[in-house]
Amino acid sequence: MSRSVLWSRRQFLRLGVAAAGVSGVAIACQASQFGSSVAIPPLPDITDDLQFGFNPMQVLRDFDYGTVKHEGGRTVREFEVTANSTTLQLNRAISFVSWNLNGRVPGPTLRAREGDRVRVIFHNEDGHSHSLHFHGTHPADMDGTQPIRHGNTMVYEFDAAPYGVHLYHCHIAPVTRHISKGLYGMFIIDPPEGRPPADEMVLVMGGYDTNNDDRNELYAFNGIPNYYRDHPIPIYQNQRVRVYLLNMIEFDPAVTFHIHANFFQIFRTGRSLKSTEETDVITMGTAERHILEFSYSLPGQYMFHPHQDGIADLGCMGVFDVLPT
Ligand SMILES: [Cu+2]
Repeated sequence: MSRSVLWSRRQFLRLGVAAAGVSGVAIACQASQFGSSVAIPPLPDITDDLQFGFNPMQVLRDFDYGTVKHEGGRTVREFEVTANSTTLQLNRAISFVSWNLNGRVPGPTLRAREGDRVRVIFHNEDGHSHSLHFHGTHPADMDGTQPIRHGNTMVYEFDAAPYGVHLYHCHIAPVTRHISKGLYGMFIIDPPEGRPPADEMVLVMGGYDTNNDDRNELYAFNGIPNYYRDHPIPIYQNQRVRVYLLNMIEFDPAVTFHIHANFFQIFRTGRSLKSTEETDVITMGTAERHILEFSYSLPGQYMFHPHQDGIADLGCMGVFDVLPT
């Protein structure tokens, strides 16, 4: 069975859609738990001879809504996150011992709706002390700046607010090192009324300082350098794409994000339902994040990358493969 079939079936199972009537991969669909639904292209069959450590194509559209519980009239979303060290094969020559969450860089994309109760059960199985610090609002004792030692568990709990696209990361000094080793992820809080249907995906820009000189030798979207350059992301022509974009590159003060042959609408920090700006290049400091929306009217392959071309050349490079409809 191909990986794309496995993936689409997993999506259907997660959505509770009956497998009956599903024929092949051509009608893969994506729906948020909050209502919107859209057809998305099946993932390409990928047979890499390199074992990277995880599959960035699955990271792309993998939203973790947690285990939903109802407590005292509230919706509680319970997430389980484990810190550990694993070796990533960044390219043929370079392997890198990452500190990560649930075995991937970035960590899982946690997603809730504004007003939900969020409960994150954080296990630290790594040899170093770590923590989880969330952006968004929460009480001081949930701020995640206290070290959680090896073998210990901390439960972070707070109300999901405000809606937008946020992040979480380890906040143990030196924070730059703990983040650049891979301890970060995206935290999406949906507005109560949701957003219009779209092909939604996550792109997190990260850097790797592979020789501890406080400079990045490699960069990546979703953890693996050049992955989406070598495995273009299939999207459909004339369909709205919504990118949740986060810059987690340490050591470089800012990068831009640019898509070819198109413009995108910007929803800054995801804090609005109406776009505030249209452009084709946006500048982002570390931890800055936005929602971008666009559609391609013409099929073909189009690059996306920071317009610091040296950073793009070192791995922060991807391609959209626009399929005719
Ligand atoms: Cu840490």
